[in-house]
Amino acid sequence: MKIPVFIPAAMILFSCTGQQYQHLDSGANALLSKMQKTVNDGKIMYGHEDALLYGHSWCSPDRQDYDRSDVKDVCGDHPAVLGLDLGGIEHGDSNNLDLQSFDSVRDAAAAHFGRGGHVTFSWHADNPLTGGDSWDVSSSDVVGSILPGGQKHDEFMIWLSNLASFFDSLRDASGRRIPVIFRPWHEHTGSWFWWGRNLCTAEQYKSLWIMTHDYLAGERGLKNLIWAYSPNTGVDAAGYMERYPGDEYVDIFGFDCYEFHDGNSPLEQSNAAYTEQLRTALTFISELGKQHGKLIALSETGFEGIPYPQWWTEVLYPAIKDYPIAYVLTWRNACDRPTHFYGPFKGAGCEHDFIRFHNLEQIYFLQDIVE
Ligand code: BMA
Repeated sequence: MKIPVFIPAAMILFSCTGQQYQHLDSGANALLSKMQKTVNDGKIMYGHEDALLYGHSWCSPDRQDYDRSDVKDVCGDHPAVLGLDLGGIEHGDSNNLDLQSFDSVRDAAAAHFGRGGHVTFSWHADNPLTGGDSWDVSSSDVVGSILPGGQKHDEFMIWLSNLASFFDSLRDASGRRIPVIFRPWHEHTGSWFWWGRNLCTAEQYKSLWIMTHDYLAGERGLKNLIWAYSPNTGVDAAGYMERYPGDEYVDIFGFDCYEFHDGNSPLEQSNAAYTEQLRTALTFISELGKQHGKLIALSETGFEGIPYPQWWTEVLYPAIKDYPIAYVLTWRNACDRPTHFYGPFKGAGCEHDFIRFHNLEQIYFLQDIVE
C-alpha cells in the first residue's frame, strides 16, 4: 500500500500555544505541552519499561539514586520516558506483579521526574471476579461485575481507591503531585486480558474507562494524570475507535505493537510484517490524532530477545520516523528470564546498533529533553 511520507514541517499537528486543559493541573498541562513541543520539533522520545528498577543482569535498583539503567550502561543516557507498572496496587500489596516494591516504583518515578524525564504507568490489574490475574479470561462477566450495580462493584472501588492513593503519593521535592501518563485497560482490542474485546461489550469497556476516570480525576481530584488509550495491532481505524470512551477522557492516542518471529522463517520476513503493521496503523492513528487534537504514541513495542542485531536503526527507526509520535516505549528487560528483554544492555548483540539509534538526531533521550 502507499504510505504517505511526512516531512518534519508537516509534523506540526498540534498547537504549541500553551493550551491549558482544565481537567489537568499545571504540572500535567506542562508535561502535555512539552510533549507537544517534542512532536512539533519532529522528534520522538525513547522510553523503556522498568528502566531504573532492574536490567538484564541486575535485579535490584540502586536504592539511593536510581541512576542506573541498561540503556545508560550502553549509551550514557537514560531513556526520556520511564514506563512502570502498577499490577498489585489494587490489593495494597507491597510489591508489583514483577516483584518490584511500590516504594521503589514511587521513588524511581520521582527520581526520573526530578531529572526532567517523563513517566508512564500501565496497570496489569488482577481479575476482580475470579481472583486470577490480568490474563485470566475464563469469564466474560468480569467487567459487568465491577460496573455500578455489579456484584463486585464495591470491592472494585476499593481497588481504585488503592490505585488513587498511590497516584496521590507521587510527589516532587516540594510536595506537588508529579504529572504522569496513565494508560489503563490497555490492548483491549485483543482478548488476552479480562477487559479485552471478546470479554466485554464496547459499552461495558467505555463504562469501565469512564468509571475509572471519573473516580480518579473527579472524586479523588487526581489532575496530575494524563490519560492514554492504547489498542493493539489487528485493528483498522474503525476498530481502533470502537471502544474509545470520548475526547474528554483521553489525552493520548497510543498503540501497542510487537514484532514476532516463528523461529523458522527469515527474520527479514517478520521485520517486514512488523513494519507494515506499524506504518499502516501509525498512518491512521496520525490522522485520528489530528482529528481529535490528541498526541499519539507508540505506547508499547519491541521484539523479544532482539534477534536481529540492527533492529533499532534498520527496523524500528525506519518504521516510525515519518510519524508524529511523542514517544516509543520498548518493554522490559527482565533480570530473571534470559531471553525476555526488549531493550539493549551491555553485551547484547544489538548494543552497537542501539548506540547508533541513540545518536540519531530525531530520537530523544533524557538529556535531550532536559531544559
Ligand atoms: C508481560 C511480561 C510479564 C510481566 C508483564 C507485566 O509482557 O513482561 O513477565 O509480568 O508484562 O509487566
